[in-house]
Amino acid sequence: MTEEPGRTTRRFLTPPVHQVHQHLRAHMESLGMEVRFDAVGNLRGLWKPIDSTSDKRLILGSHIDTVPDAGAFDGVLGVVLAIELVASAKALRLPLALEVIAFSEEEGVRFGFPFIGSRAVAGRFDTSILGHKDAAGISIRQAIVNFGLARENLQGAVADQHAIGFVEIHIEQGPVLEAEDLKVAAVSSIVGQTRLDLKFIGHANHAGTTPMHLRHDALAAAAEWITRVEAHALKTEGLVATVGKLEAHPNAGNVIAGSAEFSLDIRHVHDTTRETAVDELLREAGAIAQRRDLKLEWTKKMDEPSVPMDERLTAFMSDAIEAAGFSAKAMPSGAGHDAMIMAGCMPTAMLFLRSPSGLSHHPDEAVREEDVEAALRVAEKFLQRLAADIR
Ligand code: HGY
Ligand code: MN
Ligand code: MN
Repeated sequence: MTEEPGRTTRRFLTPPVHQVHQHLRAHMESLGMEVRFDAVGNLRGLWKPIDSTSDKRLILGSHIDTVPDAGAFDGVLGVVLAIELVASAKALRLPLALEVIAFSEEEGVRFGFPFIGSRAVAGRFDTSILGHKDAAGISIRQAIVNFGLARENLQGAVADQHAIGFVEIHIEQGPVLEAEDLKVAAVSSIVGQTRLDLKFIGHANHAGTTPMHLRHDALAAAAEWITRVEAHALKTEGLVATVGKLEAHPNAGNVIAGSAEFSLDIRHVHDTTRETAVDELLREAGAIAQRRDLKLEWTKKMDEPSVPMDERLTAFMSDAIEAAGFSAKAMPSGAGHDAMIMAGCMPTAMLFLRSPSGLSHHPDEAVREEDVEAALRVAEKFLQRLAADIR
């Protein structure tokens, strides 16, 4: 289920998302879940125990969109495991209602805005972005209509007031569990991250006739800044900074680039270190623009602080890991997750499972079957622990 034959790419509300919805919906309905779509295309399945007297519900889930040329597990594995947990809860006759959400947009690839799905559920959707267009000139508003979603109000997407928490199961996407030969871990916090889109604007000109000292080369400026980004991150303990996107215009070999558009993704567990690095790198970009007589434009697409996971739920998760027979480890997440948005509106916890060779955002992303089973067993014990606590 991909936009591109031969590789996995599934951006926000593109046609292959319909196919994923069909699969997930059939699975949900086979378990007796009530299924609906909300205003931003989150697929939501609700299971209520027949004899339940309480309105309390736990929300479980993750995202089903992907990066380009993605692996098969980032996000969607968490949704499939969440649905499996409904089957477990039924078998265990747990008195807790479960809502499973397949978030529609976490990566932010199509429009540059991540977490559209979870922001809508957390009541933090910024309607001012609805007019933003993708590379094909389609706005977010139009993409929602094109996908066949009713123009219902966003209020209908906001989490039910009886939700007692959110839990996300996700691959670690890094090397730690592999290095320590662990199957699973609880997540202690999710590092803060800032994402910018930037643009140097110079003058296109002839590559053969324009002397070097008369150029206003936007691509050369971007190249100079990108090496500064890497140098800055290398000398700042724990900082990761990435320029993953770069587009030169008019992008022809014999034309000096009149403009260059590029991204910055920067993360650190301490918000002040990240914010200081963003300010410093923007200052350096400004100095490069001035020296080369270019213009610099930039917009902030995301700015999320480091988020601690809920202590009580994370303690339950660690207890569940031990009860399942594994050594309890809690670790920070360098990757962003819908959990960092949901944590803003309800107690939130995460469970990681090992990423063999620490690889992710790559077609060779993998999981081990025994780790998936382990995660399911731990999550079942977590549900039992939580259900016992709310009885
Ligand atoms: O970029 C991230 O951290 C996540 O995979 N969306
Ligand atoms: Mn991802
Ligand atoms: Mn993910």
